[in-house]
Amino acid sequence: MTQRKIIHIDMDAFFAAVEQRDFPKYRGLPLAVGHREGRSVVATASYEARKYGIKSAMPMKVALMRCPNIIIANPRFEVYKKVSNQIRKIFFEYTDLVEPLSIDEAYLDVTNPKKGLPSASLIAKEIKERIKKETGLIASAGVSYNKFLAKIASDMDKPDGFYLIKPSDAEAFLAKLDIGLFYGIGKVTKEKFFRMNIFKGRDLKKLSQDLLVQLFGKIGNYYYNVVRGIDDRPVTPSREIKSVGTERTFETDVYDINVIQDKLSEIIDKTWERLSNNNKKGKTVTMKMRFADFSTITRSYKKGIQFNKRRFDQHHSFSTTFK
Ligand code: TTP
Ligand code: MG
Repeated sequence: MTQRKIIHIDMDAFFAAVEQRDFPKYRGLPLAVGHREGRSVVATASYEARKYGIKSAMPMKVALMRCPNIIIANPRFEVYKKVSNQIRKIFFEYTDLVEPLSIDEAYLDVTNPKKGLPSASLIAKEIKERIKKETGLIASAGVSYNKFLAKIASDMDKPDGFYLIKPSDAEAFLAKLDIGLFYGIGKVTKEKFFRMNIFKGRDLKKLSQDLLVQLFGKIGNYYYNVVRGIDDRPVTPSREIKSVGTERTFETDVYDINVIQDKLSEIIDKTWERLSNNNKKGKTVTMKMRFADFSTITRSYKKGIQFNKRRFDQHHSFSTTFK
């Protein structure tokens, strides 16, 4: 197989950057996107706000304690969606192999680009320029020969980043990489590695494939490979919707079980509507409940056949996973 050329593009402080673009008085200032009231969480924070330790998913109350003067901008999803479409259009000018990961990031396979630039690095830089010119916003780009390395690379030099990991540099780069930065390693797995005195890629590399599978199951194979710079996952243009869900956060605590039942009904109807709009049915329903202290529990129910609306209602569930 010929060596692939993969670019990962990720917008910088996306929602916050859009707000600072559209409201010049916000530029250069700490800003969080979200709502001031109740128990809203921070969607994202400007780089100026990040200096105060403010980040995505933090309760807005905590953000306000850390930076009382922070500007709070209410989210404008239609505008973010529009920018997202604009940048995707740019990507498709260079390749049809575009895999969006979220509203502000995508993988591009530019092994055989539609436009005749000779190098992936030049394409990545040109895309950054185009995004800046056409949307007024800044993106970071990572370039490498697989998805895993390209994604890590785009984070290395943020904001306004450009980072290339050449095949010949990959092993040395991975040896020094913190274990928590390996894609797919969350907090729990990281702590498990820490307890085994595994802190960097070079430590991970010492573990045999058998041991990794024994410890982590199938994903152990993935860890074994990526630390050696091997990740053959293709860039897949459109991904099928795997789950549909609805959430509702209450501004004040709700104690009355009848009120909760009513709200749950609304959430179920909304989820069913989304399912129908997507022409989907599901076999697993999951209910998520978050308490006042932000602790969260989930309960799942799985059926051999697809749910109909009546059964769906009975299970009082509002998220469905497809199999
Ligand atoms: P990210 O790309 O994770 O973050 P970012 O673009 O704000 O900042 P960075 O420069 O570090 O890439 O997410 C993209 C957008 O998705 C972000 O602007 C807001 C939204 N988002 C949420 O609403 N909640 C979240 O918990 C996260 C992580 C993101
Ligand atoms: Mg981003």
